[in-house]
Amino acid sequence: MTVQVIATKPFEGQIPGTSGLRKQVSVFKKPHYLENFVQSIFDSLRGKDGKTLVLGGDGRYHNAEAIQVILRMAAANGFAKVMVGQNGILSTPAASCVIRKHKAFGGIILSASHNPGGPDGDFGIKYNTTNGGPAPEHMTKAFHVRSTEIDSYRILDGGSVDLGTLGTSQLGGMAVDVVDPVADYAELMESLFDFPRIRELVSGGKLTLCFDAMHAVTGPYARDILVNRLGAPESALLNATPLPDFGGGHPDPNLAHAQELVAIMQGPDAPDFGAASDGDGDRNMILGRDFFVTPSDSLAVLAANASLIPGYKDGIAGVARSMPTSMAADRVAAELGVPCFETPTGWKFFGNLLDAGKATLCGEESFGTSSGHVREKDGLWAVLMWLNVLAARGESVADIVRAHWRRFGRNYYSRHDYEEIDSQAGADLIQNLRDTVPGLAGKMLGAYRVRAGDDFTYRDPVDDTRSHNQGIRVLFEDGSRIVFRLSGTGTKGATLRVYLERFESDPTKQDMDPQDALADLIAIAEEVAQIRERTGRDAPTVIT
Ligand code: VG1
Ligand code: CO
Repeated sequence: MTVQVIATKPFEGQIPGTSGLRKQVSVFKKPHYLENFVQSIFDSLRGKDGKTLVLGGDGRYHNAEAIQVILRMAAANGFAKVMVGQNGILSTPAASCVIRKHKAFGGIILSASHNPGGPDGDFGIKYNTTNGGPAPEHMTKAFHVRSTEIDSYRILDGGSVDLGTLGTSQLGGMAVDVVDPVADYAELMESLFDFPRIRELVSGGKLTLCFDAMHAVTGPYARDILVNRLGAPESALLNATPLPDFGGGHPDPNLAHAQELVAIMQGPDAPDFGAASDGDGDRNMILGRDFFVTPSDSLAVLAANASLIPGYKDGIAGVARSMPTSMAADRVAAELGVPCFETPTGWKFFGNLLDAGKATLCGEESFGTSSGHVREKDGLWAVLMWLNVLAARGESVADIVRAHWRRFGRNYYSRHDYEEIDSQAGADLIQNLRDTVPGLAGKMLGAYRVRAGDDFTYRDPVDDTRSHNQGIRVLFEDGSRIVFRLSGTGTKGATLRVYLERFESDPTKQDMDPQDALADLIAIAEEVAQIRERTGRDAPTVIT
C-alpha cells in the first residue's frame, strides 16, 4: 500500500454550520467531496502526527463507505492510530467520551444528527478536539478557508478494515483499533448515577418506561444500559434497531416526529416515563404520563435536583444555556447561588465553560442537555438523570415539573420553525429585523413594552473571543422575549426559527397550553418580522 496524492479542486460551500458540515447525500457522494473536506480538516490541525484519532458515526446511509475512506486518509496523513467504533458506530456523546478517556488527539463524527438519512437524505461530518468537544469557531473557519484553496489530498491506494471484528489491525503504517461503541460510555454512565437504586424500581416494574431510539444510533446503547444493566424489559425499547434510513423517519425526538412514543405516553396504559433520542444520540425528549417536559424546563429541573444524583452530589459550579433557551434555568442558578451563562446556539460554545469548571450543566431548547462528563450533549445521560431524579424523589414526572413551576414560576416557552423557506427571503427578513429592532426600545407592542432589541453578540468569558450575529432579540420589560434566527443545520433553503417566552409567577395561571399562553407574543412576532408577507407562510411547519 502506498500513499497517493490525488489532485482535486475546491468545492464551494464547504462551510461548517451549527454542528459540522451537513449536505445532502448526493452532494457528499460527488467524487472528491468528502476527501476534500477531510483533507481540509487534517491540513488545519497542528501536531497530529503520531497521534490517535477517534472515528465513528450514527450509522446512516453512506457511513460505512465514508469510514473506510477516512481510515485510508488518516493513514496517509500521519496518524499513528485510529480508534473506530465497531461497524463504524459511535454516538456523538460516546465519541466524546472515547476521545476523553483515551486521551485521543481528536475525533471525526459522521452524522447529520436529526436530519433524515438514506440516499435522498442528509449526511454530515464534524471534528471534535482533544477535550472531546466540537471544534470551536476559529477551527471550523479554518477548515472552510482551507477547503477553498485545496488542490490535492492524501490517501492510501488500497486496504480496508473489517469493522465488524473487535481488535487491532494495521492499515499501512497505522494501527486501527475497532472498539466496542458502548462499553466506555456505559461505564461512564454507571459512575455518575445510582444504578442499583434505579434498577430496583425499573426491573421490578415499580417504574415503567418506554425509550424510543427512532431506528437511530442509541438502540444498542439503550439495550446495554436500560435493559442489560438496569433490568428494564426488552419491550421498553421502541425502534431499537439502527437502520441506515432511520426507517424513513425524521430521527428528531420531539412531539412532531416521535409520534409513536407520544401516542403510547398519552394512551390508557402509558408507562411512568417516556423518552426518545435523535440520529446521533445527543438529543433527548422527556415525557411523563400524558405530560411533555419542554427541554428548557428539563434543564432547570435537573439543575434544581442535581444534588440528589451521586455524580453531582457536591453541587454544581454553574449552569449554561444557549441564548434562545428559556430563562427557567437562570432562576434555579440564582437560587443555588451559582452563575448562569448565556451562549450562542450550538454545543461548541459550552466547551470553554466546562473546561474552565465554570459550568457543570448545559442545555439548549432544541432537546439538548448534558454536563461536564463529556463535551457534547447527551441524550441517554439526560434519560438516566431523569430516572435517577424519579427514583430519588418517588414522584411522577408531571408532579415534579408542576412543583418546580410553583416554586420558581413557569417560563412558558415555544419554538416555531418555518422550514425550507426561500433563502433570500430568510436573509432579508433577518436583515430587516437587525435594522429595525434596536429602534423598538421603549415602544409598546400590544400589552408589552420593549426594553431593548439587538442582534446577540457573545463574549466568551474564558478566552474573550466574540461571536456576532447570533440571533435577533426583542426583550420586553416584563422579562418576556422573542428571538429570531436562521438555522445552521438545514440543507435545503432556509429555516426560520422563532423562539417565544413569557414568565408566569402566578401559580393559578401556570397550567395553560403554551400556545394559548404565548398567543399575544406569537402575534407580535408576526407583526415585527412580517413572516407571512416575506415568506408566504401563514403557519409554522413545526411547533415545539
Ligand atoms: C440546531 C439546534 C441547536 C443544536 C443544533 C445541533 O441548530 O437549534 O440548538 O445545537 O441543531 O444539534 P440550528 O442551527 O439548526 O438551529 V444536533 O442534535 O443536529 O447535533
Ligand atoms: Co444530534
